[in-house]
Amino acid sequence: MRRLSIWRKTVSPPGNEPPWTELTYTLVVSNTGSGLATGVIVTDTVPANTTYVGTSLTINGSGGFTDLADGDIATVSDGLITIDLGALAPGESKTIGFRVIIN
Ligand SMILES: [Ca+2]
Repeated sequence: MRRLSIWRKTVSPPGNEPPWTELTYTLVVSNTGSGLATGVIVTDTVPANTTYVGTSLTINGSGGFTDLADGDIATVSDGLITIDLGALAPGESKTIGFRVIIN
């Protein structure tokens, strides 16, 4: 298991929003090293005072993952998002998206 240290997280819309606003978080994970990164696991927590929108997870814009720990590459449980990206080639990036609603 390896966690890449270089990643970027953004949220849209930014700033303070009222309750019931839907926010989209975007994480960009990049292999900035010169070698193949294997066993890349990305974890992130659902922000405090928000509720994760079920099955909203996407990788490079594509969804189809379940939130359950059922053998696909994504699990969302108890506010923890875990994604098994597998291998990243040097210079390769993956963009992860998920949505939450402000409580
Ligand atoms: Ca799953």
